Amino acid sequence: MRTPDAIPLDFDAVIVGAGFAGLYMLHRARELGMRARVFEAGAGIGGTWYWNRYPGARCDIESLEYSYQFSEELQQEWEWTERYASQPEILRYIEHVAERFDLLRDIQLETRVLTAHFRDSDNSWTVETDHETVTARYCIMATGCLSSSHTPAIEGAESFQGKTFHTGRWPHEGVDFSGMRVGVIGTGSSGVQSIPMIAKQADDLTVFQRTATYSVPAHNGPLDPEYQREVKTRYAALRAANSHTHLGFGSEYPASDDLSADATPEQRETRYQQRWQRGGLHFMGAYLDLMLDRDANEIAAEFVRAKIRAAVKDPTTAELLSPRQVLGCKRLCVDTGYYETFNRDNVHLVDVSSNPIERFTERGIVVDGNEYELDAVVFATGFDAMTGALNRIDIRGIDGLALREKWAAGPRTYLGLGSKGFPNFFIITGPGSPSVLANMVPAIEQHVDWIAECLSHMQSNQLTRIEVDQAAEDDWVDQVNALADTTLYPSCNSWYLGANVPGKPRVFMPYLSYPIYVAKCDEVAANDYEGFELS
Ligand code: FAD
Ligand code: N01
Repeated sequence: MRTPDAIPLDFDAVIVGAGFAGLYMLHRARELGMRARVFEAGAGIGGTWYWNRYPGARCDIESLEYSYQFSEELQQEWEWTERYASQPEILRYIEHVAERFDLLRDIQLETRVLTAHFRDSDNSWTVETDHETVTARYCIMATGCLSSSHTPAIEGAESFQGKTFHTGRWPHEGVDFSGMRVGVIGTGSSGVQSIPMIAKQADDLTVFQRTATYSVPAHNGPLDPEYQREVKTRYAALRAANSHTHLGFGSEYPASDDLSADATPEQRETRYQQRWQRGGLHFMGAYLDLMLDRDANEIAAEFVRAKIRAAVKDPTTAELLSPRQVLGCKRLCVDTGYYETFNRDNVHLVDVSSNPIERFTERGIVVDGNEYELDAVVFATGFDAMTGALNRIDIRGIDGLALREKWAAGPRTYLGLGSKGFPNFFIITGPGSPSVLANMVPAIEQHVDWIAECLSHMQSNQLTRIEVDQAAEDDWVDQVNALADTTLYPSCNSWYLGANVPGKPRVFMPYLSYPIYVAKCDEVAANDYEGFELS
């Protein structure tokens, strides 16, 4: 009889997800000579950029920086057309990468991973999909931080006779809202991007707002070919400079080290105006202490509120659109004509902060006893972020330990890369890594490169098992929390804290500071994978 040890494994690595992370992981695994298979639930590759096809969807980190850097030829040859690339262009780019590096033959689409169980006897994973069961030495989760869409449970939703959509699961054929009365629930980044577009098409648009949002103009437009050419003469240097910035992007227009408190009101006003004119997330780089000092933050917040008052004609609407929470505590939005959209006669704002949406009826939505009749409702209600996609899979480690049980009070990882009790298991941009508080493409590449180097080290040393150390994990979780507690991030109900999903534990999930994190990962690797047990 064959012992489990003698059973050949189907793959060296199973990779779950075919977005930016899964594709690059596959490429690196192939370079190591590994047999790898990617399972992707969608019918196409691209992850975020496959699913989020809502009108107005685009990146908020500039295209030249929100892209892969692992191949110099790729980054030289690919031409971006806009400062912030649209969803179709980013998807075309990802498809080009897959073709260029011949990735598709190892990607299995329309295949959802349901369970992943570790087998102690031979240090392998048994991965069950909705089609088959396979075994592999390593199980690598490239399941995405923002891939598990969240639709709030609202009474009567099933009785609504109109159409419903979620921004994160947009129909491929697009949606024509012409002639319709449309409701949008949610004013985060997806709402901010889609609302101006839907307003132009729909007969009538009602926006149901629970929390007003801060948004900075994108000033998007065609990318100057001369600028693109010039950047490409020093692309590697730009990427290197970005890797030393707090968020992994923006070295062209660096964040300031100045403190708001040291500046005069006139100096602050000038600086905020300059950053507002420049547009985009650079606004948060105006002063070093914006996320550290409430007074500093409030001055910047008031600057944005003044912009809202200037943009929106009706003072009552302007007041309702003016956020009160800490600026940047929820992800800052980047828009094209968002606030101005509320000047349109066909757009109405309904405040659901103190009077939540009561219920759906057959005809529409009821708030505070008033029924809003609608032909279509768009849920721009976001995601069960960072842990959602992982917790939807039945992941079991040593002795059947379930990851979702281990994480019941919040995710626990070492470096966001692995979790104690789950050997040979890696997460790309997992909770506890900078992930969503960094430019995600370089953050993904950094994680994939680290994992690939680690796998290479294991190959060269004939090792078959790597597992997180308990003490290292405990210490890391403490560090992630302690760092967050020195900032204003935990002060509001953001998805960074899981606060958007009822019942989810309130734990700050990303690690703040990309360069410190990268240095720590490098140090861990240089010290023989300190904090991991290899055997
Ligand atoms: P994803 O692209 O989310 O891919 C994960 C894939 O895993 C998905 O295709 C999913 O179907 C698949 N999957 C999950 N579970 C399973 C399973 N059980 N079985 C099989 N397959 C599974 N970040 C930035 O840094 N800058 C931006 O400008 C930016 N813009 C964004 C705009 C939008 C609309 C959204 C939603 C996010 C944005 N992000 C941005 C974050 C974005 O998610 C990342 O930048 C990046 O695309 C994530 O890539 P990924 O491969 O890690 O995950
Ligand atoms: O989701 P969100 P998102 N009743 O969670 C509201 C990235 N991204 O899809 O704030 C009424 O931010 C909710 O209200 P509140 C980016 O990282 C980037 O917009 O919880 N309202 C909120 O207004 C982003 O941060 C881009 O009070 C309800 C909204 O729904 C992340 O993805 C574009 C509600 C959800 O906002 C998520 O963005 C898109 C209810 N019951 C996404 N439930 C770029 O621009 C929820 N809401 C690059």
